[in-house]
Amino acid sequence: MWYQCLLGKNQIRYNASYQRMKMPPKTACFIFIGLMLTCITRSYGCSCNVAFSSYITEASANSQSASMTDGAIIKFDKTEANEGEGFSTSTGKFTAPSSGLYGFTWTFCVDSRTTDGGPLYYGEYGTKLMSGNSVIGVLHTDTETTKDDACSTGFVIKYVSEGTEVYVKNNYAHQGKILSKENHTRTTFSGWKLNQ
Ligand SMILES: [Ca+2]
Repeated sequence: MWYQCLLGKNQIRYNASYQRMKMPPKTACFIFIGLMLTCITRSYGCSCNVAFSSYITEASANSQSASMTDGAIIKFDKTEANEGEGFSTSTGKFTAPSSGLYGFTWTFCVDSRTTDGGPLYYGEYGTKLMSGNSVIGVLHTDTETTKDDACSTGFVIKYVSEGTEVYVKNNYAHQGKILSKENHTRTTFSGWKLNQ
């Protein structure tokens, strides 16, 4: 049967064995091809869609701002999409379920209504995009004028190996608050695999 499927022959003999299975030969052919694809997929990793879209809730933005230390991993605690389940809202990390070229983007916003004391101490954060232990993107977001929020966006295309963690980290000392409100301005982190 297998060579008849591969050769694409339309006329597969409806022989005694198919009759015993009570199955038309075309159905048997589709089942066979399905089983083959399942085997290939399991041997070479998941070929399903991989994409995530996440953001920080206001409560999390406030608590992370209050407890931020240099080099801390930024946690994005809500997702709009998480196809392939590669993203974790508890760690803030995306773990690549399969090797390939990926696109990543993050938009980081800072608050202009809260200072850490001085007139220039409104929101200011450096962030970097990490792939494992390597820096693959860097942003600086800063506002020094009240009621003038600031956002920065980074975008990176990078080959990522299966199992590698990609995440956003605080880059250095910071001031003020992260700005992320569900109905106002969201600080986001998203990624997807090219050539799904
Ligand atoms: Ca500032």
